[in-house]
Amino acid sequence: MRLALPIVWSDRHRLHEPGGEVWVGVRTPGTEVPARADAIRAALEACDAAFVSAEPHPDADVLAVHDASLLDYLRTAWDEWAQAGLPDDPGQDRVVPYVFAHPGLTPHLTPTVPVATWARPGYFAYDTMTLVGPGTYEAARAAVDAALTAADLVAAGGAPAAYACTRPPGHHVTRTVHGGSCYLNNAAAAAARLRTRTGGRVAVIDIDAHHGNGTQAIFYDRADVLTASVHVDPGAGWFPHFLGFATETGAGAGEGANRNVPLAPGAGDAEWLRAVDELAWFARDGHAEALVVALGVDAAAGDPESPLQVTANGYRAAGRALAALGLPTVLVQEGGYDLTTIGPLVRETLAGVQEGATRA
Ligand code: SP5
Ligand code: ZN
Repeated sequence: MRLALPIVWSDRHRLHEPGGEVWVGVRTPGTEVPARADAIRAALEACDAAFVSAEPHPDADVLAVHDASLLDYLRTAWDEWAQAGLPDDPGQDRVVPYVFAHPGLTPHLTPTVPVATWARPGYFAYDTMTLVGPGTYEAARAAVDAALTAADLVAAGGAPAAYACTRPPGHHVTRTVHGGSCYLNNAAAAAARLRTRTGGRVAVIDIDAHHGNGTQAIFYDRADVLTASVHVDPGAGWFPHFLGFATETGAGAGEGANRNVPLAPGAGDAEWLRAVDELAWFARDGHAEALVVALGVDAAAGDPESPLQVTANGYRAAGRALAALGLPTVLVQEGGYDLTTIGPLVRETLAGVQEGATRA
């Protein structure tokens, strides 16, 4: 099957080499590596897909979903780290936080950005696993450009659906803080772009194995962008641990505009597809007029980062179900860490989208 939907791509993803992850204080090998995107590209090239280059967009399009302070921090963090000599003494070649702006630390005050180069990361990062290196900012910024380019393509009616091969991923990033291998929220930027370009309500459906906590937080008090996520239950011990529960339904004007469906570890196609269907109905009932799919393929059986057991057929069926909504759709890459299956899983999902769209 030839894939007709445009694939938005940037070679700049390779500039981000995580260089490892600090987990429980130990530096372990990085999981969100450049080979991931290259494996996806190879699988999509094999079905003759058309690649489109990510178009540069102004920072204003990023600032629709992020505070300027986070963007400024990411832009300068590595250079300041290097200038402070930290790669030589104590010998840390990536930006790693050590002290965090925990809410309980300043119960009666608003924390300010620390002066020390080595303290600043703990104001902007909420975990120790998401390191910043020399090319991280440029790659993350290019990933947002890819998501925005895909949003522009479908908003202009150039294609009913477009896929952005975004790396590094983004759905764990809130307006102000980053983590979970993510730096800037690509899916949120695409949703904000669709919102302003189409004028209608937008839904973000997140099928990554992990809760899309950043996207949820960015739109939590808004009624015009619905957010919905199926993921492995944080209450069963899984990242992002603090969020992703079914009780999180939105706040203020956004009350009722967020839906979480946590699944038990070990859940497979049947439970997962029921949840995807529930999220699709949530978007339909909420009168969404455009859709962003946060497409992580780490819910697949065999992925090292999640205990869900979804098959390639399951991902294809999810693509069909989401395309059957009949909405202009932007798919944005999130997780997926098994290098031998990530490409085929993305290919199957996109093939499902194509099947569902021709049937809708
Ligand atoms: C985009 C995405 O899928 N981010 C998920 C990040 C979840 N990381 C949690 C890691 C938990 C510890 N895993 C042990 C790996 C040791 N290298
Ligand atoms: Zn994930």
